[in-house]
Amino acid sequence: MSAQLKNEDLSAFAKDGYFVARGFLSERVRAKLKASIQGDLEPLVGPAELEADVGYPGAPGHRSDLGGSTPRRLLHAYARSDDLKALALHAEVAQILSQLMGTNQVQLSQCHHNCVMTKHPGFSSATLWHQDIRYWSFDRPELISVWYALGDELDKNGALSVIPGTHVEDFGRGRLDRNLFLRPELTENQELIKQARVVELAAGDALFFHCRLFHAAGRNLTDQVKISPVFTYHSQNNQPIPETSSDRLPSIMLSNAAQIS
Ligand SMILES: O=C(O)CCC(=O)C(=O)O
Repeated sequence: MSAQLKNEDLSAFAKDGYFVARGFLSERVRAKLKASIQGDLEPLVGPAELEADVGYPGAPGHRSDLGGSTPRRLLHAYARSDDLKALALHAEVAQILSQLMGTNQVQLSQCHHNCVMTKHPGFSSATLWHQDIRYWSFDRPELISVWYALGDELDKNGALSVIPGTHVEDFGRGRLDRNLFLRPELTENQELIKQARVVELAAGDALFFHCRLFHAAGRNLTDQVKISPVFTYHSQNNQPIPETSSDRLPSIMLSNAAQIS
């Protein structure tokens, strides 16, 4: 695909807070990434977060429970393999992010996402409605994540759902619970959630989404693991607040973008 975004993609992102680059990864790159990630899943190569650690709906309650060793996220994706590093620094992603952010000084955060999300049959959990920025600390809430589908992502295997336009709305603290998820018992939240869309992705698609966009995902009800590398970016003039969790590791400039091979 051309890395020159169409005006309609730019407008879609500004209005909805996300857009999908269809067929972004070639079949060869996708298959290579999938094989190397599967090698990190069996046996499990850390650092990793387990379903039992997140405590989300549907997750095993404890590591010692049945399914308690099911991985949820392979952490430090950038440092895991040359293929994932090349994906994180992908030249076309850098070009698209430059257009979306209005600057060519784009940096990869090593502190947020920078992981491979996995959803395993049997023991995967659902993620409730949230904005990623809720636990992140930057000068401005203006980060963009890129989520890659290495296989098809559908409602039945836990595809992301989004509520378009929420990246530009203000939500009072009372709309959120103690963990900063939308409180589903509130009528105004129920009305908001009615506007949700499932973002179905085909293998090789890339979803670009704003850190203030409300999103959620269900469990994987199929018999195939779902594998989705995710990276988060910010502009050079939007830096992490010193000594917060967003500042644990330095960000990486995309000007050194590697061609994926
Ligand atoms: O795959 C999912 O359950 C969603 C994950 C997610 O939205 C997140 O970790 O921020």
